[in-house]
Amino acid sequence: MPDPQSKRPGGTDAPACDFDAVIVGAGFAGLYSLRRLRSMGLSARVFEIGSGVGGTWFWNRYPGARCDVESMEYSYQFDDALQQEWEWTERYATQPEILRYLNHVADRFDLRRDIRFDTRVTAATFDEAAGQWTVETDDGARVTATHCIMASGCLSARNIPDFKGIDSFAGATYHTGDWPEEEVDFSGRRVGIIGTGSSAIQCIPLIAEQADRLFVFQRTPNYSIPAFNAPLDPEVQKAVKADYAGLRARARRNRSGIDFTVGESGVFDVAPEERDAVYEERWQTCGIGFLGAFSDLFATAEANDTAAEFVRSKIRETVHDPAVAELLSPHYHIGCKRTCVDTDYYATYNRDNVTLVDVSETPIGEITRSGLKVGERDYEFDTLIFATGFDAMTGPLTRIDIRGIGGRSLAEKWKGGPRSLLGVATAGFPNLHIIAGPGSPSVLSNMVQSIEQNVEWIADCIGYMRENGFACVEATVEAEDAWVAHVNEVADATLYTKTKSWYIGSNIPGKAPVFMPYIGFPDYVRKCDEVVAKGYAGFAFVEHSDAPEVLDDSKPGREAARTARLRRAR
Ligand code: FAD
Ligand code: N01
Repeated sequence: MPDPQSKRPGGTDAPACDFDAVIVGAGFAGLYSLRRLRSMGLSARVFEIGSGVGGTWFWNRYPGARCDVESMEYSYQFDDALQQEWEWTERYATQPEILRYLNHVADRFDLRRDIRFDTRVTAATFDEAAGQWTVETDDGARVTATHCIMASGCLSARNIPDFKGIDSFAGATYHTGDWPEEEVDFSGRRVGIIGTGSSAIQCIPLIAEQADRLFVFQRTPNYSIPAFNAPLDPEVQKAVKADYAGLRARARRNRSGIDFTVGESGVFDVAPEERDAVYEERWQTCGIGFLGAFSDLFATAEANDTAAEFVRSKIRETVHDPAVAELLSPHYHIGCKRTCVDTDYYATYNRDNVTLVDVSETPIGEITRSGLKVGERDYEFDTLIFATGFDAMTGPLTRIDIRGIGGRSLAEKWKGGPRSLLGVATAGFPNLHIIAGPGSPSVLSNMVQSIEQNVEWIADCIGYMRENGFACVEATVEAEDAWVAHVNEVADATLYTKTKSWYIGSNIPGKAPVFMPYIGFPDYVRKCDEVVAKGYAGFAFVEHSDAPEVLDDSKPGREAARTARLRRAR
């Protein structure tokens, strides 16, 4: 490194750089970005911390890890031959199966030759004079590229809370999002697990079956819907494949980008018995689609509580000990933290070897050599699992030292919460393209579908730049402000912003309480298309001969002057 592949941004007289694009990450987003850019004749280098492709599915190898969007949908649609040839074996694919799929994609499109594994991007700096990014990696190398594409994921920056004594534990420790490749055998072991989010809910039943004792430390209980996972009937798969385009089109029309129907009636438009029958039917058949039972579940607390109470009644029915059932019963608005989909989660608490420990009132005081302390009580075990989630959405970006115009750091800019235009760009950072960024539907949708839409939009924008001889593209401050206001306005009309969750950064101490994803996949796509139809309204472009001069944003009026100059360049 760098490779001897000198590129000029857009092929003109700008300074040479190593690649047209650097891509950070080799999960669903990074792999498709590479494939797409290559198909446009562009050169790209992917950097990936892991030793293989797969992203989420490379790292989250804990027992029970699987998707909760059905396999036939949780897959790429950009290549019909690919979606026709791949055979999913279960309704919800396991982590190993999804990882096999992503390896198949990497091989099928010969992607590995442009990926550097075991390499972390540590910094990315925009060189204003050259109009290009310099990307630094943890092996001390630097490469330059016209475009920097952040395919670094929404849920890839692990969160390990800063517990007192965290390094003193003498036994084995694991984080669900950094699980070892070799199988972990819990037989004969006493295990402690911190957290009861989706990851914990998937692995607890399986670990409980193996371990001698399992202590679950719960701060907030979660709503979980049974998966009723099963082998995929080949006839069903065949029928889907006969009209895959139809399935994808139906999914794109739904707010979540997932093909489940959303009830047209409001909760109180129907009699209580009919309402419960609707919930029961959804509970038995729909997984996460349970949340589509009525049109207003996210609109009012009263409507939402009918669904929440239905789930609480299921917990009471399942869990024998009423005190444990009560502890497991959530009381926040259902759906406003990520709803889980499980196999035998609540029933696991009927086992003699499982103990639920409430740490909501008295938090975990410290990790000790032999376990942990809650108040005066010591819990002893020999394996500790952190199922404590992620610094979601912004973490993967702000953990890299990204610097744009005037040397301004992205982490600094986003201190008060992320600011973007459509989630794909942020003012002051030309040619920085974000996939599934804050301000896009990402985590509130079938992420594979959202990722593909973002990759295609970004690639089209780069194509437009090349056709028109533009060296740089950047979101304007005005358009970004308007988008952030719109994202908030949409969210404020729902219950999402009234609930503490990682969507709003509440799981990370000191993180600005800002609701990050955009609600509504179809509306989002419409907005993206409108921007293009209006000649990339809200984006400013710089021609090659007009590479950005060094501007100091801290001086009053400089930002506006730069925006005006960028506009003139169009
Ligand atoms: P990732 O898969 O997270 O890949 C990002 C990659 O970037 C990682 O491999 C990471 O190592 C790399 N990276 C990050 N920073 C750097 C750096 N500085 N330098 C180099 N490399 C870097 N979504 C759904 O829609 N449906 C589901 O059912 C679903 N199930 C999930 C289950 C689990 C256990 C988890 C954790 C998430 C799940 N998600 C699901 C969300 C999932 O993250 C996305 O669906 C999707 O896999 C994200 O792909 P990605 O390529 O954007 O990011
Ligand atoms: O993480 P989480 P996750 N003391 O943040 C607790 C996707 N995913 O890895 O809720 C004690 O949900 C924390 O408590 P609280 C999905 O998008 C999907 O499980 O903050 N506890 C919580 O219980 C998901 O949402 C699947 O009060 C502490 C837990 O740790 C996302 O990934 C499967 C604590 C973290 O839960 C993240 O899920 C897995 C502390 N100091 C993941 N700090 C599918 O099924 C944190 N906690 C598709």
